Amino acid sequence: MEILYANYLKNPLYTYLYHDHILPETTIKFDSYMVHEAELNVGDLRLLKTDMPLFLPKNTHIRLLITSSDVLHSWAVPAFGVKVDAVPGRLNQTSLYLKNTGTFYGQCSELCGVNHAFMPIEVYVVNPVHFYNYVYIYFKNYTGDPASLSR
Ligand SMILES: [Cu+2]
Repeated sequence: MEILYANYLKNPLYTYLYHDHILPETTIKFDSYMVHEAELNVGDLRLLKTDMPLFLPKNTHIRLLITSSDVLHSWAVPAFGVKVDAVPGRLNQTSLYLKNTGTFYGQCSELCGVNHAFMPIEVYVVNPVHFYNYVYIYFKNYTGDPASLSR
């Protein structure tokens, strides 16, 4: 899985890319933006809720490749113990092995510009048995709030 950053100066976002043929002959690429304060639902976390979370399976060895397309950023999720610099022109790598399901949050932790505070990370860790179903449902058919999917 690769984490890319793009168009930061216009809209702060993370672009996530699943390389590993999660769906047959498919590479999944999507953008993840912060949900604006005015659009939050009750219970959503301000400055942390995204319109498209990253799904990851638990009990699975995961490789992250991280880069940037504009300035220095840092992909940091404290609950995972992970903080990796995103550097233009470089590909940084780290690995994850997640033991619990749930929703986890992080933020860019490099002072990257005026929108630094508005590029959160939201990760849904799900059971690997259901991971393919989640991704398939979410990216092929599902249009509602992914939080409503049971884990
Ligand atoms: Cu940043």
